[in-house]
Amino acid sequence: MNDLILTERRDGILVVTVNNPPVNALSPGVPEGLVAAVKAGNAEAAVKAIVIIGGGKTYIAGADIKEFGKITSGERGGIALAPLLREIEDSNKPVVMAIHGTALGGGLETAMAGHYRVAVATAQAGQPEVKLGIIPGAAGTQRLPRLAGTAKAMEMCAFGEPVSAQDALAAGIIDEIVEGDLLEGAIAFALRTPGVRRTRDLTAKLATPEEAESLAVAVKATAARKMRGQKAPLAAVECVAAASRLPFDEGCEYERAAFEKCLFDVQSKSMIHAFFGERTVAKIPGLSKDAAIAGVKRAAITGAGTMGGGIAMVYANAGIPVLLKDVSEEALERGMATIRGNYENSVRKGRLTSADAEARLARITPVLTYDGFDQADVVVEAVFENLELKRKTFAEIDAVARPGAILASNTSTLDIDAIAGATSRPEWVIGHHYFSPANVMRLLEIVRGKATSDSVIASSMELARRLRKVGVLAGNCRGFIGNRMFGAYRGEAVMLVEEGATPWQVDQALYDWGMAMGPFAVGDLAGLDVGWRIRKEFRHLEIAGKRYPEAEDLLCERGWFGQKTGRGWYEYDAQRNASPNDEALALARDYAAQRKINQKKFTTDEIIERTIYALVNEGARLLEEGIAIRPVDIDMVYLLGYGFPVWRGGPMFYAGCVGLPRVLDAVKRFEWEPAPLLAQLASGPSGFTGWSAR
Ligand code: ZOZ
Repeated sequence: MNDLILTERRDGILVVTVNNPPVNALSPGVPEGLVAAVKAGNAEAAVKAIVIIGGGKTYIAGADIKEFGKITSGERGGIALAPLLREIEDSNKPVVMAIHGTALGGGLETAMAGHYRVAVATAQAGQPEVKLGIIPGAAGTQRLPRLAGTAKAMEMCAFGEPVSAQDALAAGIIDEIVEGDLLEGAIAFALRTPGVRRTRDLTAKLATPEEAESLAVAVKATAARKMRGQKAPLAAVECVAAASRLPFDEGCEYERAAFEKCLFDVQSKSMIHAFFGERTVAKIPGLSKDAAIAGVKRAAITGAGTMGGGIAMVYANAGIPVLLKDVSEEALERGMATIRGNYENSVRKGRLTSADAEARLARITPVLTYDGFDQADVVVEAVFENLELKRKTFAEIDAVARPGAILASNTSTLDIDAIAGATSRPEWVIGHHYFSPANVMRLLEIVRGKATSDSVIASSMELARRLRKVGVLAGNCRGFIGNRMFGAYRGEAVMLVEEGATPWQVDQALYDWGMAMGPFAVGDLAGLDVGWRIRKEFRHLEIAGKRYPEAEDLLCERGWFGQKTGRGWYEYDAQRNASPNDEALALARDYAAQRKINQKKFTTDEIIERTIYALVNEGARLLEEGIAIRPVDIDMVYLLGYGFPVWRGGPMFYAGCVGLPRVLDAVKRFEWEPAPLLAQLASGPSGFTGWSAR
C-alpha cells in the first residue's frame, strides 16, 4: 500500500480511504493500492467486510486525465485498469463502495467492481468519457448494463451526463442512499450485507442481443444529431450492445480495443485539450497575487434589449438580484416579456420548476431610472453598439455607481479605453462581452483596458465562474479576440463567394466540417447590417490597394439584413426556413464582374483552408500583440462562443494538428501576409504548444 490509500479498522470492517486530492483520480498507485488493501483485508481473519471511500470532497472522479497524453505520446505504457478492478471484484469478503461528490468514469467503474454501493443524497454518478472523446475503458460498458439495464447504460455512456443518487438508486446502480454520515452508513451497510455479489455475474437486466441492437440504432441516431461528428458516443453504444452478445471477459476485450482506438484518435486529444483549457484560462499569468476579489451581491444593468435581458437572466439564474433599466416603459415591458417567455419555455420543457422560474424572475427588477444603481456591486452597460451612446451612458453610471463597483461594458467591438475615458475611474472599467443568447452561451470574454486594475480583472474572472460562465481574458482592440478573428473568417467567406463559390456551398462545407452554422447563415441570423455599419465606420482605416470583402454591402444597400428582414444571403419563410437567395448571389457575381475578379470552382478543402486558416493567421497576430495570452485562450473563445467543434480542439490546436508548416504554406499560397509569429513558430519544433504572451 502507499500514501494514496489509507486504511483503518472499525467494528471488524476494513475502511479504505483514497487520498489523492483534489478529486481522487486514479493516478498511478491508486488502483494498485486499492487492490493491495482489498487483498490485505481478505488475508486478515478479523476483517468481515471492506468499505472503500474517497477522502476530501469526492469519491473517485475518474482516470487521471493527465496520464492519457503520456500514453498516446509513448512516454508510458497503457493502463490496464480493468484487470485490477476485477481483482477487487474477486474479493471473497464483501466490498462496499461509499460514494459522495462524484463517481465519474473510472470512478464509477471502480464503484461497480465493488459488491455494493451506498451514496449520500447529493452524490452523482456517470460515465462522462465521451466528453473527452473516449469511452469507458475499465469495463464500464459491460458492468453498467448489468446493473442498470441496457437502455439506461447506453444513454449514460453515449451522452455522458451524470445521474443523481436518486436516479442511480432507481436504476440499480447504487443500493442505498445514506442519510447522515456516509462512512457510518457504509459501515452499517457492510455489517449487514448478505455476502459477495459480483456485478459481472448479473445478467437479468441485459437486453437480448436483438433488443440491444435496435436500442443501439436509436441511440446512435440521437448521438449523431446531438454530438455531430463525434466518434466516441457511437463506439460507446456499440460496446454496451456487445455486453448483450458477449460473455463478460470478451465484452471487456471488445471495449478495450474500442477505448484504445478512441484514445489514439485526434478527437480525444482535442477534447482533452478543451477540458484542461477550460481550467487553464481561469489562471491569469502576471496578475497580482494580492488583487482583492470583490464579491458581487447585487447587480444592475442598463439596456433591456436582447443582450441586456439575457444578461439579467444570467445574474438571476446565479441567485444575484439585478436591476434592469431602460429608457421607456415600452422597451422595458418588451424586455421583461421576453425574459418571462424564456422562463416559461424552460418550464414547459421541464428544465425548471415553475417555482424556480418564479423565484428567478422575481430577482429581476425593471426600472426606468438609475435609482438603486448605487447599491450594485457590478453595473453592466448593454445599450446599443455606438461609442458616443456608450460614453454618455458610462458618464451617467459614473455619477451614480458606488465607489468600488465594477463598471462593465458589453461592447463586442468598441474601444474599452475610450469608454473608460468617459468616467472619472477608468481603473474600475472592464469589458464583459456576452454571447447571444447570453443565458445559454458559456463564454464571457473579459476585456481589460489599459487602466483596468488587477482587482477588477480578478473579480470579473471570479464573477464569471459564479455566473457559470467560462471567463477568457482579452486585451483591448477592435473586436477583441472573438470578433476580430471572426471578421477575418467571415471576410474570407465573402471573398470566396466573390471568386465563384456559392454561399450555400461555403456554409455546407463548414457545417459538415463541424461548425455549428456556416458563416452566411450566422450573418443572416446576427443581422448583416451590424457588420455593414462597422465597415462603414472604419472605412477611413482601410489600406489603399488592399482587397476587402464588399459584396455583402450590396445586400445591405437593398435592405437585405438577413432573418429580421426576411432575406439576406438566404430567403426566409414565416417559419424562418431558409432557401438560397439567388438574387443575392447575382449581386455578388455582378460585383465580381465589375471588379474583374477571376471566377473559379472551389473544392471543400479549399473552402476549409481559406476560412479556418484565416482564423489561425489572425489568432497568431492576436498572440503576438498580447491581446490573447495563450493559444488555448483563443481556442476556448471559439469553442464556447462561436460553435467551433470541440472535437477539433479550437483553431490554434487544430492548426497544430494540421502542422504549422502546412498552414504557413497555404497562407503564402493565398498571398496573405503571414502573421510573423506563425512564420516563426512554423520553423520551430513545438508549434503553438506552450507559447505564452506573458
Ligand atoms: O473536475 C470535474 C470533472 O468533471 N472532472 C473530470 C471527470 C471525468 O471526466 N472523469 C472521467 C475521466 S476518463 C476515465 O475515467 C476513463 C476510464 O474509463 C478509465 C479507463 C482507463 C482504462 C485504460 C485502459 C487502457 C469534477 C466534477 C470532478 C470536479 O469539479 P470541480 O469544479 O470541483 O473541480 P475542477 O474541475 O476545477 O478540478 C479540480 C482540479 O482537478 C483536476 N482534475 C479534475 N478531474 C481530473 C483532474 N485531473 C486529472 N484527472 C481527472 N479526472 C482539474 O484539472 C483541476 O486541476 P487544477 O490544476 O486546474 O486545479
